[in-house]
Amino acid sequence: MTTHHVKDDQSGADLSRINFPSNFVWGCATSSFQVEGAAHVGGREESIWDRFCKKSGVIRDGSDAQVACDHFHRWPQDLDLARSMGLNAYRFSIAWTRIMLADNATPNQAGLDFYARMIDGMLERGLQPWVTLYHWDLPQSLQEAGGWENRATVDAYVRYVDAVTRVFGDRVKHWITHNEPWCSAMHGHWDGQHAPGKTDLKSALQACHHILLSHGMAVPVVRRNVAQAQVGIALSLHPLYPASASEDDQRATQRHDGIRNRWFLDALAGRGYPEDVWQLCANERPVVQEGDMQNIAAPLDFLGVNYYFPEAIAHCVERLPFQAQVVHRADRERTAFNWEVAPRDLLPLLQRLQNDYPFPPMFITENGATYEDVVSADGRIHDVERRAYFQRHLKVVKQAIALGIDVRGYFAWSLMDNFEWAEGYQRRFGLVHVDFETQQRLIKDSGLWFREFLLGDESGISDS
Ligand code: IFM
Repeated sequence: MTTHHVKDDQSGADLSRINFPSNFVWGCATSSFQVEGAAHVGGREESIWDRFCKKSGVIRDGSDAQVACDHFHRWPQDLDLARSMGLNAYRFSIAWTRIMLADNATPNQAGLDFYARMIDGMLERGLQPWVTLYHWDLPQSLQEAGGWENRATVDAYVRYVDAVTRVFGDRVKHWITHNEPWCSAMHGHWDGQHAPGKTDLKSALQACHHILLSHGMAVPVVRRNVAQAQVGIALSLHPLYPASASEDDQRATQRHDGIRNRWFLDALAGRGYPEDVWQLCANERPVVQEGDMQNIAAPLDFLGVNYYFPEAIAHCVERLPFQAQVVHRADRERTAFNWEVAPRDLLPLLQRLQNDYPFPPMFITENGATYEDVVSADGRIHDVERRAYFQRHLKVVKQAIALGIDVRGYFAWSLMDNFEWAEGYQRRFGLVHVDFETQQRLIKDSGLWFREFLLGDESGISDS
């Protein structure tokens, strides 16, 4: 293949496909609820997000995901688009609500058939399927019995994972048990921004414990059902910095790191929950049974790192129990979501993971940005900021690999614009633009850049 150089217009550095290992995984990601739509097709059950969307005022644009990108019907075209950008992997999630009937015990053949067709479609196109088993769409029937706060949901999850891996274990090797347990637990139960919309730290920590436990209990089930399984979990991880040099802010940063990062990393690494956090949340601690922490620490084959932004932390007495608060740094470059753009901070994060933890290889399982996309007069979307965002982050991944950090793949979030949870359709993260009125797809310049970067002269496009 011809070596292809693309200028990183903000840092001036060149980025070339050839600088990455030849077996590097180049993917894009989506999740079932955000893209599939077809909410009442094939016996799909109601999920907590279907229910949450019905509450007034919780979704910024008042929308829902009944149709979303209609990926349920349009996946052949969507997979063609992914392939046309030179990608070799597609990370998607299976909707638990399509797989288990309302009794949460009987597999739904129509749901299994749907994913069988889509997985076969990936393999036909040379896209390695990466399945996320849980990306936040819990069956509403389980929520009515207490959801993730109820330990019985762990058993239900394991039954669901067993059903899915038995059927697809012959075709899918890469399995991600959970996407961003922080979000499902904390946004779902502590700040209430996500389904099921609770606002209680004790509930959040209990839900979080059960989510992590369900991960650990599922790992051996995946291994049992899948020959040469590669099992991991995708965590949202954040580099954290004190808002000032004061000792108070430094200590607050440590505490925030405890709940934001170490709570997950330490537990998965077999160190138990961090002692400092455990002491701070004396009134909100989860019930942990004998053997749970060993189960959570089931050996992994890879760690999925979802990286979006760092946080600056200040001491704040009112915000109990951690007395830490995220501070807005006005001088920082930001996406339209107001998230800081900080590619360089990915490096210390990866170094920390490699140096401080005994984790296996890492994959960047999500990275991406939302900007105000405009269809130009020439019919294209010149999303130069998003393109630069990807280039700058990939440059850091390249540096990390050169420093000996074991990163083996990168998944752009997202294949296409989709339902961005509490933000509705206002936040566009896609490499592909979706017109939600017509369902028309259009590859943005960032996607064309991937095509050129990955396929070089084979792409048939000229420089934009
Ligand atoms: O859209 C989400 C995704 O579902 C989980 N990770 C972050 C993305 C952007 O907010």
